[in-house]
Amino acid sequence: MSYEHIKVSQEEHIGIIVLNRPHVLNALNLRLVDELAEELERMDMDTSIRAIVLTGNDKAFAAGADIGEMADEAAVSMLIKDQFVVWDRIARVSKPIVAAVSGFVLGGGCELMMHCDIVIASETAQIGQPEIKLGVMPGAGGTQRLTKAVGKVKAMEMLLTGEPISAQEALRYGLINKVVPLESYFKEAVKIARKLAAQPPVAARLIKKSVLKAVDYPLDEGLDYERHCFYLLCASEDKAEGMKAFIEKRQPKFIGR
Ligand code: DAK
Repeated sequence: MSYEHIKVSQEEHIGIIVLNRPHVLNALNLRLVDELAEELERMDMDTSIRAIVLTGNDKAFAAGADIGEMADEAAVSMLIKDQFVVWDRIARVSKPIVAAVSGFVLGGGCELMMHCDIVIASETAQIGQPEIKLGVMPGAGGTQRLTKAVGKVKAMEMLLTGEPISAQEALRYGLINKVVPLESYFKEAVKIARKLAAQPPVAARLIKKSVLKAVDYPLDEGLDYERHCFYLLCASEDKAEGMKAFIEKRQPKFIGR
């Protein structure tokens, strides 16, 4: 598959996607977001891939939606294009996604980061939702996902001032998992992705889905969902292998069924 604005590769069981519009700090134009959704869906279906790393470059993960492209959009033209659907496709990816972020992580870039499951940041990352400074507000879930991640008062501060926070502050608020020196954020993300890729893939998928339910569902419904997933895993070959390997004191060989 050849893309214009993303670069794609695979290292063993890890799919790697690099956002690639460096001249505009990886601003997310419609084409890029379309390509990203298409490739994430492809990787989701590819059984040789068990975890995904999403990254940009040292200077920018992404500085937001492409302002040049948005400037002339009217409400009805945006509604007709229904640009939200493509973000929903990204949110539905069932394999674990590790974000490796550095530099500007702003607006749609921050929203994209929040679609990922584990986030490794370089110590240079600046993370925020500056849309208010443009007279708009987040359009890809920023008010919802940020509030659920950092709580109401911090979300209000970030969304209403539009000022970014540092990687260290984002870590304190539980918005990201780890801050590392600039030279190692990508390597660290791949290291974690390798760990995820070694897990039984069906269990990993169902755990991801269940955690996302915890964010969105009332507790009773989330518990019900978790129980059904648990029963389902008990029918998997990897469950039999995982438990047999434990009893036989050896490493399990998971096959993804
Ligand atoms: N869009 C387009 N171009 C951008 C850009 C952006 N978001 N951010 C940077 N660039 C371009 C600059 O125009 C400049 O291009 P040239 O002038 O060289 O041609 C180049 O990248 C380098 O940027 P600067 O010269 O400005 O670099 P600085 O280091 O001085 O400043 C900066 C870096 C990140 C502080 C600054 O570029 C900046 O403030 N950028 C804008 C950040 C921002 O406001 N982001 C939020 C955008 S709104 C939706 C889904 C999502 C969204 C909306 C709807 N739907 C599903 C409907 C999301 C909205 C947003 O994200």
